Order: sequence, then structure tokens, then C-alpha cells
Amino acid sequence: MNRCRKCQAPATVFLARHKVSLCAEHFLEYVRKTVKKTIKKYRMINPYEKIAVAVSGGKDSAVLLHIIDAIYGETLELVGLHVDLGINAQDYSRKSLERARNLCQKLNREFVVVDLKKEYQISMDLVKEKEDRLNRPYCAVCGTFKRYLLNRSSLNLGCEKLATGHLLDDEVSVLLMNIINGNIDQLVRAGPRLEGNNSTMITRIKPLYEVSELETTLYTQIKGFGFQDEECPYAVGASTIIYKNLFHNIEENYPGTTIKFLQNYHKVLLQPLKTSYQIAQPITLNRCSKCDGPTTEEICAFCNIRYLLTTKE
Ligand code: Q46
Ligand code: ZN
Ligand code: ZN
Repeated sequence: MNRCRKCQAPATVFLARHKVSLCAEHFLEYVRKTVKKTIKKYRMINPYEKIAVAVSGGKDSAVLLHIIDAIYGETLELVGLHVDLGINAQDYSRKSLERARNLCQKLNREFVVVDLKKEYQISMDLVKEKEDRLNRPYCAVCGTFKRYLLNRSSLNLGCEKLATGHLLDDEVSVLLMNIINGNIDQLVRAGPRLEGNNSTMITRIKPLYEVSELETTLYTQIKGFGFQDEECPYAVGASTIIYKNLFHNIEENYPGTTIKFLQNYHKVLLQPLKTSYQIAQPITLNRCSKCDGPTTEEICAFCNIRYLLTTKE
């Protein structure tokens, strides 16, 4: 029988990338320590800050809120921020909202909902209905909605940072997609801390940057907390899923490859890339002429999409 490397109790988990067996308690400690190390390394959180945590109702953001709450307790003001995307199929949005609310209630943290339909008269259901007008993947549109609303709401709530549940698997998938598509602009700005500007753009942090999807799954199983585990009805065919599966296959054969890819990107490739392309400076942001939000154009992506969805013809 495998024994926990730390306490010799029967092991529950084998971490292939570290070749280490751990009992349930020491596995939870390992994940928390990984997050703590990331937060420290990238100077993500200062004492007594007010931080918005994006809670989708899914497992990754549940783990994120649990861990930040466990590490910092009352020394941080945390607000769970949920975007209701208006997905009626399979009752998806209602179930997600319920999960997110329960999580915040359990942890005794403030919970705020931004309702896309009530506040902006648009929804992901409307995106599906009018997909010919937009002609872009659902998840790309949804990503624009979420980024816009989370940014705006966390600033309105007076938060200093916005924490999101992006994981190792998300980051490497986006990195590989950007390499393949030659998106240099995105590549030089990849990272777990994206600086804001104190007025229109909040600083975004990703404390789960070095935690894998498998690890968050095990974390939720051990802790036994509920989350929305049904797949989003609009996720079908999303390219990120295909890239994630690619990394899962590589990881099965060569454990540790995923984290190596991410760490080496930062250690070896990022700096030369920034230097040779000389585009490391922050982009100049204008204010959107419709909503006053941040944009590099005259009208921001959110207002553009909203216009396409709500005009008569
Ligand atoms: S909610 Fe939105 Fe996700 Fe659904 S449409 Fe895609 S991005 S899959 S995390
Ligand atoms: Zn142990
Ligand atoms: Zn706008």
C-alpha cells in the first residue's frame, strides 16, 4: 500500500508530476501551499485589501474562494462576484447562481450578482439566437461579457483586485493557441498578474496559476463541497477543450510536462520576446465613447457586441 510521504498514513493521492503519494490532509495542504507560493511569488495580495473573487458556481472558482478564505481569514475583505449569463438551456445559469450563492453564504462572504439580461438586455441565449450577426464562437463572446462585467463591477465595488479561477490547464492551452496563431501581443502579456490602471481597469490575479484541473477535482472531492458540475450547453466544440485534452494526453505519458511548459515559457521565452518585439509597455487605453469603459478603439468590444445583438436588423 502506498503511504503518505509526510505522515506515513495510507495515501489517497499520487501526484505523478512530483512522484509523491499523499494522504487527504497533506494533499489539501500541498494545494494550499502551491497557491500561497504563487500569491507570494507574484505579489498578488496585500493585507486588508478588498478583493473580488469571480465565482461562476463551478469547481475551480469554488476551490479558489475556499483557499483564499482559508489562508487569509478576516485579514481580507472578499466579495464573491457572479455573472448571470442568461443560459436557460438545462437551467444552467440558475443552477450556477445557486451554487455560487451557497458557497459565499457558507463562507460568510458578501455575494454580488451582475445580471446580463436585467442590466444590459442581452444574454448568451440571445447570442445563440442571433449567432449569424456575430459570427464568432460562443465562448469568445462569453469571455468578452465576463471580462467586461467583472472588471466594471469589481471597480464599482471599490475592490483593489479581481481574482479569477484560471488554472494551469487554462493557461497552457491559451499559451499554445497564441503561439500557433502568432498572437505576439497576447503572448508578451501572458501571466498570473495583469496590471490595472486604478481607474478603468482593475488588476487581475490568478492564484491557481500553477494548480492543475486534476488537483482542483481532487480538492473538491476530498472537501466534499457542491459545485455546478454540468457542462455549459454552449461549450460544445470550444477550442480550449481540444487544447486541454491535448495537454492531458501528454501529461499521462510524460507527467510534469504541462507545468514545465508554463514555467519555461516564463523563465526562458518571455523576456527575449518582450525585448525583441519591444511591446512590453502597457497599451494606451482610451475610454469607450458609449460606456466610458477601457478600450483600444473608439467603442469597446462589449458595446459593439451589444449593438449587434440589440439593433432591429
Ligand atoms: S460559460 Fe461561457 Fe464558459 Fe459556457 S459559453 Fe463558453 S465561456 S463554456 S467557462
Ligand atoms: Zn499525510
Ligand atoms: Zn463600451
